[in-house]
Amino acid sequence: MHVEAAGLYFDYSKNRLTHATLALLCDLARQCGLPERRDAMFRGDPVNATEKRAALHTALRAPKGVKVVADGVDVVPEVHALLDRMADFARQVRNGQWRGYTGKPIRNVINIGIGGSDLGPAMACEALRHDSHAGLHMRFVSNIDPADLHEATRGLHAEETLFIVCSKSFRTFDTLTNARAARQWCVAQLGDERAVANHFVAVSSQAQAVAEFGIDTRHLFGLWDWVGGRYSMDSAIGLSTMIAIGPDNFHRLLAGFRAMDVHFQTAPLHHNMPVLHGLIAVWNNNFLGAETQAVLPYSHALRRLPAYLQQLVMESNGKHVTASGQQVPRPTSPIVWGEPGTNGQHSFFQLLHQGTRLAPCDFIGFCRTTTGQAAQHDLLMANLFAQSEALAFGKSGQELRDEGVPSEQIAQRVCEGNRPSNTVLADELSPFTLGALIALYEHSVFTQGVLWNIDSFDQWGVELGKVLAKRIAAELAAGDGAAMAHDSSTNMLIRRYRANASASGDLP
Ligand code: G6Q
Repeated sequence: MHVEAAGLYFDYSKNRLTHATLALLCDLARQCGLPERRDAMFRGDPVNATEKRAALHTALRAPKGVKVVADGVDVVPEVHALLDRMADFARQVRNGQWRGYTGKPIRNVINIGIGGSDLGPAMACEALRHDSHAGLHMRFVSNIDPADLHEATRGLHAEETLFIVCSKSFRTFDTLTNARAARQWCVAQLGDERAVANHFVAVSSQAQAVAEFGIDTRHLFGLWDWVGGRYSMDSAIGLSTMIAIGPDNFHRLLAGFRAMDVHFQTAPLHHNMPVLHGLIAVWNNNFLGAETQAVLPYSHALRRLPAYLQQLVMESNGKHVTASGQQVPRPTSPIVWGEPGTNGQHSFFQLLHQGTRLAPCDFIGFCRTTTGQAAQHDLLMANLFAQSEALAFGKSGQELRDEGVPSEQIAQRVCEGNRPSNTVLADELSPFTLGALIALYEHSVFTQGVLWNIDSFDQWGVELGKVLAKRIAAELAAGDGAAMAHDSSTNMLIRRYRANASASGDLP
């Protein structure tokens, strides 16, 4: 029970299933129309039904010459033209040709964006730090909490700092508030509004809003409607990644995505890595009753991967109705969580081994380290293999007795085993491998969404909170006099906040 593709080796043998189970799950996938739905996605059909648009992230990594038509236009030449512009800009920043307002080269790059405009590049820049420009410091600001930008800019000189304002819609409150505050910080240091031209670029689909903000649209990198936020780390949203790792490595990242795309499109279902991964997730979730999915990268560089996958999986498949509005009659997306190994072992692994809940795990590891310290890397990987073995096979009371464990401790020390896990093993964490790994999860999420018949590409559930926050922000700004018509709990919380808050002053 293993399969290899795009440089990844996927071992799914430590699950509670047999070949017969898998054959039945593949039948289920066929009955749900997975091959047809997959082909429709790659073809550019409007698979995002509720927003009536395509989900063509796979076109972002299609090589030149491949044709992908959306709304009657082959989008691949446009994708490559944009990649070339990004590469040109990234090279200028990397080699010091791009100068700040006072003529100094850039040493700090701060990406301002949130959700899909933050999590992918933030994760990728950490993951590929080994392949990154040593003289450039990459930082990411997402939270509307002013502490985020404050910390990111502390000790930096504006004359050496470039801001990339990443927002597809260019009306995300969190991002625009931070971008305005960053502009204020920059202009205050450099003493001239004109400095914005050298220190701000944008990634967005909204040229007019970018211009209104004051960013020269010659420094705008575009996005298409058919790129969803959480599927955008390989679009211009990855500009910070490209600046960090360089255009050649960015193309290797795209090649990794592409290799997994081709595998997903062409391999038979029972040898298809994303399909198997997705079917096992459905098996654990709907048939065995697991509610969560732990992601455990045995790689310090992948420490942001669980956060990235939380959005990818849960924003895509955390849905209670089908695309046509019917109640889904069974649980949908698992709750994704995780930490890198070995840290997690000294924290929550107790529950994985002996708790009363079923918590399937994905272990991710690499045969080679990028640090050159192979012996210490062996220790890391020994832990990964040991954990999946211990979860699967446990330790019985008899074994403990045979080892001479005192009888009063036997019950406490028994590990039942039979706790499911997958292991993804690759040779090393390279741009190519990272691309393949992310595409594996993207297509697994798609597979699961097809089985539940939901729209994995919309996110209506996040709207209500945004609307309420706007109303409450206005009430906070209006001060004590504002009428409040919330529930009694919310009214009391707001009153208590107002009574104890610091004087607010003006927003940037
Ligand atoms: C992702 C979501 C969401 C989005 C952010 C940022 O799929 O749509 O996380 O990426 O809300 O949106 P903007 O890029 O438009 O600022």
